[in-house]
Amino acid sequence: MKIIHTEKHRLRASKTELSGGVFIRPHECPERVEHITAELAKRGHTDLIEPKDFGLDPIHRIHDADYVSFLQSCWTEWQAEGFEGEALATAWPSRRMTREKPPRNIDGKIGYYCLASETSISEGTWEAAEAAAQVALTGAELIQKGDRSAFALCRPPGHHAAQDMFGGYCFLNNAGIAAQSFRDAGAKRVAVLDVDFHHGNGTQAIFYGREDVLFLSLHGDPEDAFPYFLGGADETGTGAGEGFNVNYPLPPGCPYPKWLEALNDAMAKITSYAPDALVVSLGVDTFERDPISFFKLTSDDFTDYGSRLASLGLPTLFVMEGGYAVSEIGINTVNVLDGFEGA
Ligand code: SP5
Ligand code: ZN
Repeated sequence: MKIIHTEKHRLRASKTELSGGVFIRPHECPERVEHITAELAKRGHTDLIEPKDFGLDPIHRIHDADYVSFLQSCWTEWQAEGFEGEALATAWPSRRMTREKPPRNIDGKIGYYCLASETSISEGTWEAAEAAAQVALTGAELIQKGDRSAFALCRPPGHHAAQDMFGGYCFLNNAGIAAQSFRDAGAKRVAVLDVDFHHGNGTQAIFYGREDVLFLSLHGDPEDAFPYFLGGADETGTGAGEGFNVNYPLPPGCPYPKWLEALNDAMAKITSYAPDALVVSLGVDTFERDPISFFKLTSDDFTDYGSRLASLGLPTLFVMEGGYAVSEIGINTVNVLDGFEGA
């Protein structure tokens, strides 16, 4: 399968992540992609291509124009304010703070658009996020033109980003943008299967009222895991979208057989939905040694579920999301792809 990749991901190189009350070096770092490309090369995947440029229109199909403008100018505005560090939210329109539009001041504006303040905005963040969306769109186009599968090596990741919110290391919802591009290219139904450890709150929010995109997510129970405030099993969609959102919250320590039960259920639902294309939000932070997660998948389990996904027989776009056991991220990611192709 073709792999879409750009060195522009390096433009996202934040120095800070707020974690446990201190600033740490971000888990979501450029080395993640270096390990994946190294493993791809080692295992004979030489079909790496650069993304095309589809411009901002397909991004605006998912994200609000004012949010996109905020991402574009945030770093400049933050610097103009004279702040020393990276751009970080400290105040939000939380419960009982009822103003519904962003304030003029960047310190307030960043809070308006932020869902989690572990994520700093730094120089180059917009450029990298925009390039990652083009990576996803290029993968979707390959499939629209007849490829069976493709791997969009997106970085920064996207599944926490909603129509007008960033956080959880995400700025633009690459998988959502790709799913919409399938619809706009004529697909009647698209399924998005999110296997990242964290709930894909952004993707859920984007498609919650729609029946033309089925969203399914396997993730750490939000009682115990980020993003905490979405991802319950009782969130099933709204209006026309009722029944087209499926969450599988799973407990701390979840071993592969239990995770697989959820995957099998999700796959049966995808089959009965009969989509024209499948987008897989591929996070490998379900790995047993992931530093911020609590599932127990081994490297071999990734190969196994890759081959199971192939049995759906659908045109499949893999979109990279999380995975923070950096020295093993390449092995686990390529295991999914090789499992899929070897099936
Ligand atoms: C795309 C993606 O995987 N984003 C994940 C964002 C997670 N951000 C919050 C992480 C908080 C982890 N705290 C757990 C510490 C365990 N030592
Ligand atoms: Zn994750």
